[in-house]
Amino acid sequence: MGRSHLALIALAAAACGGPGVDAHPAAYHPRTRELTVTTVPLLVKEQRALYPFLRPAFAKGGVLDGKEVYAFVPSTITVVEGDTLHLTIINPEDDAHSFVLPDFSVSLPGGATTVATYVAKRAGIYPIMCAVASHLPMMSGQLVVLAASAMADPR
Ligand SMILES: [Cu+2]
Repeated sequence: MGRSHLALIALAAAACGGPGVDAHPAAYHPRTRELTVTTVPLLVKEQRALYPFLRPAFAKGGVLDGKEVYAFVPSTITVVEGDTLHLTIINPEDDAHSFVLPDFSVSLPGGATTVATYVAKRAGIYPIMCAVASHLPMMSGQLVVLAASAMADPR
């Protein structure tokens, strides 16, 4: 067997995970992720003229008495621990909102776009909410922070 054949066999053994090959996947490299979130009115008092069923819902004792239904779109955000999240949050209407995580809070004035940066330090599932009492518990979401070790194919 010639020298070049031996070299090919060594290369093939390395490609199959032979000795000297690191069997661990490449470490995850934290990324910066850009995301736009919009606060969207779903069932609000201004719609009573359009949807007559909302009149009793918003009336005293109704299922939405003292409440209005808004959503964060998207409401579920997924990142990997160590990632930096660049949020652009659009609040197109006149009511103020907020975007609150257990260790982060940003006010969202009406008719404005707010930018904020959040670093996801620890894996877990965290509630996102608007702190305006009349928007709770409906105006909520969750931040899913994956463990870096869960990223088999880092991207
Ligand atoms: Cu709100």
